[in-house]
Amino acid sequence: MKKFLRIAVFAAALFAALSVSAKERNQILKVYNWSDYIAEGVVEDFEKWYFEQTGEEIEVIYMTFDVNESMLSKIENGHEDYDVVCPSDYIIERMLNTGLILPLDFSALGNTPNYIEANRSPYIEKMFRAINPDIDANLYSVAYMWGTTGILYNTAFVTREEASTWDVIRNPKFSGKILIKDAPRDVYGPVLIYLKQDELRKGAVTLQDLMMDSSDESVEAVKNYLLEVKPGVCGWEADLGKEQMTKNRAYVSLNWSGDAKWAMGEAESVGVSLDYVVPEEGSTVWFDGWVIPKYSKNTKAALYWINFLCRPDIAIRNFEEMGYSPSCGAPEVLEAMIDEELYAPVDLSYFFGEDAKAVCVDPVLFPDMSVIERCALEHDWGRDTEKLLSMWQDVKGSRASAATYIVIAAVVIAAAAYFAVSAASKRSRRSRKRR
Ligand code: N2P
Repeated sequence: MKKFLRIAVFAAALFAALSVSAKERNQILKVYNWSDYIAEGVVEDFEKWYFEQTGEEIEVIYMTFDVNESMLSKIENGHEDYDVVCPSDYIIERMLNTGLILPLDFSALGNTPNYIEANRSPYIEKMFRAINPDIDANLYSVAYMWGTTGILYNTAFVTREEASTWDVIRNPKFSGKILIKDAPRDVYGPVLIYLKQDELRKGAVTLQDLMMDSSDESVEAVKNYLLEVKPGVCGWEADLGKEQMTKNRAYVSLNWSGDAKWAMGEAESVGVSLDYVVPEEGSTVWFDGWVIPKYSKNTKAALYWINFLCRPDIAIRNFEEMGYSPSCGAPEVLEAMIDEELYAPVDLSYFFGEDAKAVCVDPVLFPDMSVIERCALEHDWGRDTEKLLSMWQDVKGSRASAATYIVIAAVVIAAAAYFAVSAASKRSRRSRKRR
């Protein structure tokens, strides 16, 4: 029986492999997205919709990543043939500058409605223009989710005032309970803003200047600050931090608004109270957008994919499940977020137009204009990126070696103690024998 089962499993695997390879490449769409970044069933629904729209079969091969830089390196160095990927703003900038992405050709949509252009928010349009002054990024990329970087905190242990400064990550009160996002740019920006707050206040530098600042002096200053923070850090996390927070294992997390929103919802259901704040000193605002890399082998289905995700009902499904703020500026999206019992009015005119001057929407998802005004867009550092990545490795790596030293020291002490005890007991056995 067991043998029969093995043969059946083998035959099924072989059949699956053959049927994939039998497919033409234009019947396959390779999507490379962040993990935990799409609602259940959306991929399958896209496959059905694509067939309805084009009469062509499509099979999505869906792959995920956790770190922008590792995704980029697969394309930049590995020339992988992903059809559509979802980098953050400063990576889109780099891909634009290095000619790694193709312009979007909306005529490929034929008679299918163009949800991308119909629902573009004025804010997204403006911020994407700011990605590169010479090339309009709106012609090459379409925002998917966006948000701020801030502090997610446990209200039982941390006050809102304590969480309202970036220095909370160095506060000895929370030592051992601090999580830092494993995203070098998203940590560098806020720390530099914190360190330069006096200059910012005096107007000697602007937030935008700091987003471009890759000077040795600033990288060194951020590194030294992070080395001071490190002893209190219980994890440098890509995706697991939100669970650590809902389980009360950590109290402070430097995180993205979307992870924060998801964690706050989860925490509530298990009786833990979390909140999120964008520190007073200022912060970064980020955008993840879809692009079609130049090594794509199915640009048509890639464009349909992007278009499908901009359909308002799909955007709503995604944000309701994941907690990330949709970039789709459709009125239906705003409508779906309004809750007059739960939220005080915020000014979202920057995103949804003048009618949204006072709407009751969760400010974690869509911050008031006053918060947006103290947030800046990160920029690509070009060649200096290496400097940032090696600083990051130095900061995180020395933590590992410190831990390693402690383990080695413990082993040496234990071995020495063992030999000392066994030598002593041998001696006493010998002296007993002599007696
Ligand atoms: C979700 C990843 C979000 C990316 N797991 C934020 N830039």
